[in-house]
Amino acid sequence: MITTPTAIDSLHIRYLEQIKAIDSTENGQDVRQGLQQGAKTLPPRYFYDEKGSLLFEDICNLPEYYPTRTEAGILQEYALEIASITGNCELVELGSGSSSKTRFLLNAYQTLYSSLNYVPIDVSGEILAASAKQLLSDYSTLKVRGLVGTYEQALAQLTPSSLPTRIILFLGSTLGNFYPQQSDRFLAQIINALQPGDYFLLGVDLQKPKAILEAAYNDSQGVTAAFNLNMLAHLNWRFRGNFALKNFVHRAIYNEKEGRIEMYLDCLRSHQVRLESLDLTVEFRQGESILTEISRKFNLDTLEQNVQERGLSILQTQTDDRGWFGVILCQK
Ligand code: AVJ
Repeated sequence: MITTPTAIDSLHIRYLEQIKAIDSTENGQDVRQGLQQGAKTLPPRYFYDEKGSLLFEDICNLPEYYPTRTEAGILQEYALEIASITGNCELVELGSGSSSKTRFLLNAYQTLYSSLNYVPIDVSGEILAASAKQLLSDYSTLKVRGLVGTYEQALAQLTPSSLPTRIILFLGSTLGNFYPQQSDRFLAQIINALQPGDYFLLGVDLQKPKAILEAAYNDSQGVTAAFNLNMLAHLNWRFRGNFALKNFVHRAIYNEKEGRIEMYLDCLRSHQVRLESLDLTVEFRQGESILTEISRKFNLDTLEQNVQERGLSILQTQTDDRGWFGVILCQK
């Protein structure tokens, strides 16, 4: 059920591989499960159909949404240092999207080394194809092997590195989408995919005052609201559903106790929704909400400790001047 990239020319199509589905998420069991609970939830990965990935790009350019800009600044400043510490290696990126921040790293590796091997992984085949094509025309020595699938699928099916060393990139604070237990399991999977000596570069959003966080997820142009609601449109085409987007409104709050943004779709009137391919009918009551995303905000010390307890050594941690975002370079 993963979208197959369509509009890419034959020269580039060999750079994209569809990953085999290896879990139950592909037939929508995760959607069924989330909507059949008392407190309804939907998995954040359903934000990212083609339209959702483009809306996320728009979010990254919003004045209120500081994470992308802040992380990009850190990467720009330290890319050469990171590349010289790791030596030449294959770059594997989880959730590569448009790969725009990754360009700072690609530039650095291209400057220092003769070969440039990049393995972007994303659930959106369209975005992956478009960005792979653009990268290939911009970087003369680049080899791209794009993988379309979920992180779990990709990590479980990663083939041996094309170079003696590999660095796995997990940027943009996507780790924040996972609950603590899930993120522990996910970090273990990443570490398992690394050989001793391989590297891991992790970018995370840090705790900061509530007002700054809530503004970042309730932008004045309503782009985040459109992004949140687009998940329902995505479910409509993917599972032949009939969600009426006008029945829901976007809401994002910072839960200080849990240290996380919670993003909801609040239901405005009682109604039924049908998802034909799942043979599923869901009752919605006025005033109930669907939790579509958590975005955890981390404490650097706690996270560093967690990573070290899993057997990684931390080589360096960089933050911006305001201490809003952190980028941690680790080695197995
Ligand atoms: C891509 C998961 C890091 O949590 O900030 C942006 C997604 N959601 N605005 C985040 C998102 C609403 C983003 N991550």
